[in-house]
Amino acid sequence: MKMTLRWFGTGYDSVTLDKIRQIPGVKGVITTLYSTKPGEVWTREAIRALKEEVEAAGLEISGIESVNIHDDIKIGLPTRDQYIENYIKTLENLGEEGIKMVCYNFMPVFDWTRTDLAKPRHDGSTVLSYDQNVVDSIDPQVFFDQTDANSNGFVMPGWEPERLAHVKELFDAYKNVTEEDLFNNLVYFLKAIMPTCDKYDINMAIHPDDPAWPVFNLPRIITGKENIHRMLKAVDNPHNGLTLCTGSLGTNLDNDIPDIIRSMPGRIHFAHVRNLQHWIPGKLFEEAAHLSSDGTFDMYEIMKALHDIGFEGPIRPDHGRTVWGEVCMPGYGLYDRAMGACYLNGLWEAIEKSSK
Ligand SMILES: [Mn+2]
Repeated sequence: MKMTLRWFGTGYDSVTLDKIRQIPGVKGVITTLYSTKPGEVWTREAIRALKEEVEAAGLEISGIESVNIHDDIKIGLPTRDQYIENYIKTLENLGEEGIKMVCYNFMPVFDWTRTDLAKPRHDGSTVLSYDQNVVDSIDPQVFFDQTDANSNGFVMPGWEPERLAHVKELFDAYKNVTEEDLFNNLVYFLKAIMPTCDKYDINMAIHPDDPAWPVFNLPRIITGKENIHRMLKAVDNPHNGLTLCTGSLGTNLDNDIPDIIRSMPGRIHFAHVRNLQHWIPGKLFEEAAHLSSDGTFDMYEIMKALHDIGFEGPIRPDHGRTVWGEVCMPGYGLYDRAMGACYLNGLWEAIEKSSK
């Protein structure tokens, strides 16, 4: 594995490349062109400028998170073909610049969903948390406005104000889209882009739905072992793979994460590893420190499973707690993610040495 940190780019992130460079063992960043909108072509020049900025700081771009998918592709509108063409052009430009891992998701309207972005935790930190009762009782537009208002002034990934200013229209557009439709639209998209991925050796890594069940009655299709395998089989190309996100799959405690990892060697192209504290399974949970004993997951078993399948892709700590008074995008401060990276590196070193 290759330890990385997510970085949103100069002007969008409170964390600088210089600071990331000082986390032991972190050699690369997972980044994006944050100013682009879903459906736009990423120009070669813009990608190269980003790459040069990262490399000047002594790091590399280990992958992109995310190249977002335009809603017309997910809905399956006739206009999708043009947006898929644009996506292919972006992949070509990334491939020409030597970038070979692209994370994306296929969630309608909202990306990850949390009901509180700064829930006080027992140790005095604040964390992102989820309460199903809140989701069940709130209007989606109000929910978006609240989330946006509580993000410390940062635009959070997947919560772009331009797109979500029209939440009601978006919901209307998805009104007749079933899970089966969404799945078929994903397969249509993947089949169209695979020749380009083959040409440039680009690994596509779909991010699981977070939480791993339908919210606001919107369909969800990447929620567990069975439907992930269905997706991998529907487009059975090694470049069609998964972002193994423990925090997303782990929202549903029926998901046995080490078992999921071991079931798909060669098809996990990227890993997000973090811990959750479950209070009421399926209804109430909050994010925890990465350390196993701070939450519900056995992080050693997760890292061991990745090691056992010979995982060589980029990995990153995921949402951290906000600690030590840091002012940052919720979940994306420096301190707790740096602690997470060190902890995961420590587990990996011990696993490597003890498995020889
Ligand atoms: Mn994730």
